[in-house]
Formats: sequence, C-alpha cells, structure tokens
Amino acid sequence: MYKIKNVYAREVIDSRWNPTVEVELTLDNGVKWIAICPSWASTWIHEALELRDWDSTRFLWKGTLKAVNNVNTTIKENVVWKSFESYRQLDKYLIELDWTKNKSNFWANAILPVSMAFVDACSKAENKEIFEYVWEWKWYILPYPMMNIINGWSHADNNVDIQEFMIVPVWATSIKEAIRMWAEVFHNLKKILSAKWLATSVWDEWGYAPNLWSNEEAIQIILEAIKKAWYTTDQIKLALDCASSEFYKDGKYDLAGEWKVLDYKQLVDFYADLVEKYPIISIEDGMAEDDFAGWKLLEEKLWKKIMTVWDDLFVTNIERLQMWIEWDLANSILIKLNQIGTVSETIDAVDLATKNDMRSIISHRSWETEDTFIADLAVAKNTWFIKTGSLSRTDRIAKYNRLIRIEDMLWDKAKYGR
Ligand code: 2PG
Ligand code: MG
Repeated sequence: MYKIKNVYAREVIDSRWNPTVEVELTLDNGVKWIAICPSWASTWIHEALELRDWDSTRFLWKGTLKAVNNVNTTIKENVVWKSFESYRQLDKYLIELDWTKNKSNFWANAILPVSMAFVDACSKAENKEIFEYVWEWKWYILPYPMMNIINGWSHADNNVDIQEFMIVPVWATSIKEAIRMWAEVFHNLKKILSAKWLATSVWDEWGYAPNLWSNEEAIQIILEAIKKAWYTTDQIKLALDCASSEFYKDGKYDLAGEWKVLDYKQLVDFYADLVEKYPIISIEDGMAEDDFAGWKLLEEKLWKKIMTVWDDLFVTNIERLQMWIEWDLANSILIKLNQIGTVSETIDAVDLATKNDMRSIISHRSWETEDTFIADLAVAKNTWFIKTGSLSRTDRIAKYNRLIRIEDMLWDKAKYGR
C-alpha cells in the first residue's frame, strides 16, 4: 500500500520547445519522483486526447496550464492522502474519475504523468529499478532498437514523404554495440550528405532531413552509409514509419515529394517493390488509419515477409486491438503511453499483443523529454523492439543511455535481441 502525500504539476519544455506537463509525486514515506508527458506533431482521431490552452498569448496557442491545473486541483483533491495497493489500482481510480473513453475530462497529458510518477515513486520506495518493479523476470531480453536516421513529412521540413527511416542493428550482441553501430553509420551518412551538398540539419526525432528526389533515394543513401561504415545488410536492417495517414487525401495517397498520387493498390505495390529490393524488416502505418481495404491488402501481400506495424489505428487501446485480432490481420503493434493515457492500460496492450503472437515496439513520441520511462518499460515487458529516435539530441540519448545502464545492471541476467 502506498499513500500519496502530494502531487504537483508544472509546465516544462519538450524537445520541440513546446510546453508539456511534468508531475512531481510524493508518497507519505517521503519518496518523491518526477515524470514528464511527451507529445506529438499531429493528432490522430483515435488517441486519448491532450489538453492545450488555446491561448494565443502563450506558446503560440500550445500552453498546458489548463492540464497542469487539472492535476493541481481535481486530481490532487482526489488522490492525496489516499492509499493504493498498486499502480493498477491508482490507474483504475483515475480512469473511473475521468469516465470518458478518450480521457477528455482530465485529459491524457494530466493523467499520464501522474500514472508514471506513481510507478516511479513506488519502485523507488521498494528500492527497485522501474523495470524490476513493473515486472520481475529471471531473464530479460533487451529490445532491438529501431533507430531513426532520416526524417520526413511532418517530422521535418524537407520533401520526403515517409516520416521515419530507421536502422535496426540486428547483428549486435549487446545494446551498447547496437548503439555504436548506429553512431558509426550516422557519422558516415553525414559525410555522404555533405559530399552531395545535401542538408545535414536534424529534425524532430533528430535524424537528418535532406531534400531528396524520392523516398527510395533515402533508402539508397542509408545503405551507402551502412556500407561506408563497414557493415552489411545482414548486420543492419531497415525499418520505415510511413505515417501514411498524413499523406492520405480524398481516398488517395499523395506522395508529393515524388509527384505521385497512388490508390491503395498502387501504394501496396510501391511497398512490395521496396521490400523486394531492400533489407526492410518493418513497415509501420503503411496505410492510413481508417483505410481498411488498404490494410487488408497490405497484410495479404506483406504479412509473411515483414512486420506490418499498426500505430494510428490501434493507438495502444486494447478494445481496438481486440477488434483487429479477431480479423486476424495485424502482426505488430506500436505502443505509446500517451496514446492511451495510463501505464497499466499500456501494459495491457502489450500483454494482449504478446498473447496473440504479435510483436510490440515500445515507442517515444516525436516531441520528447528527458524522461526515460519507456526504456524501463521495454525491458520490463521484454518487448521485441524499442523505437526512440536518433542519438543526436539528449531527449533521445537519455533513453539509449538508460538502456546501456540497464544492460550493465542486469549483466548476465539479460540478453540482447532474439
Ligand atoms: C510515430 C511517432 C513516433 P508521433 O508516428 O510513430 O515516432 O510520431 O509522436 O508524431 O506520432
Ligand atoms: Mg508511427
């Protein structure tokens, strides 16, 4: 049983210099911890909702003082001096208090940092690491990182349509080695881009964001960098997050960077061709969030060859996931804490996916903070993958460094990858 002595929220800044909500939670035994809510570039219709102030005089409408106030008034009044057996019990209580399906009463950016901070504080009170407190295994399997290297579309200001190009160092024998491999490829990629007079500035998830002739050219440049770093495509694989809801307009996919407008069949052919030619192991959000015909075709064609990862459609929500499991369509799911709004609902989504032989990828958001909770979550749940951006800015480095420390801590109780 843990009694909450205080919760205090404040507005802090995320990696895209927008405000977000931080919560400081104190237990009655004096243990205190801070958790910070991440955010994202665009809002998807099925996600739990975050509250912005919509006050033009602060942060260009994006202030979070209303969400901060929700924590400091209503949530505080309801949880302070109450005891909870577990974080599940606190989450259940918050969900019932909010009573809406999409957390639009207290809002997800007020609820989630409270939920995370309670997990953190309880683990500290028990003298455990967060990952141990969430789940204690005899052996841990550390996740393969899907590491961002080139950014496009709404995560950048370039002309590339695909949102995220990532590399996956599958050959490494440890997280440390995987991270080293990424860094070597990234250095080489910079040399290649510079030699071609292409931009080497970094964007939202801190991969490069040059203007290119096509999405395929991005893949080819990455392969060149892998080779230049003396690796092979058996050692490093590719993963894409197409975030195709972003370029889905009037029933068609508008690949503006390539001057192409495709219907869903043509888009599936476009992906199938890429998968045929390049070492791609995973395509996330290949189709738009509600393009069911597109998803069905994509799954039929590529299900056995690669991971078809669903993000915008499942939104870490077990009700939505269950629906699709019944259709027997999905093989992988992206997991984001603030898509659903509490730690226990996030864990339920991972568990349901695992039970149905789906692979989970614990994911950051495009607007992140120094909070490293997701690194612990991926380890605690033994998920196949973690996706947490590139290593070129501290908000993402913090997660990778936390994984390095966890790997050291676990030593022979952990193994990297499958
Ligand atoms: C995604 C995420 C994280 P955002 O689409 O998977 O990479 O981006 O947070 O903008 O939804
Ligand atoms: Mg995505």
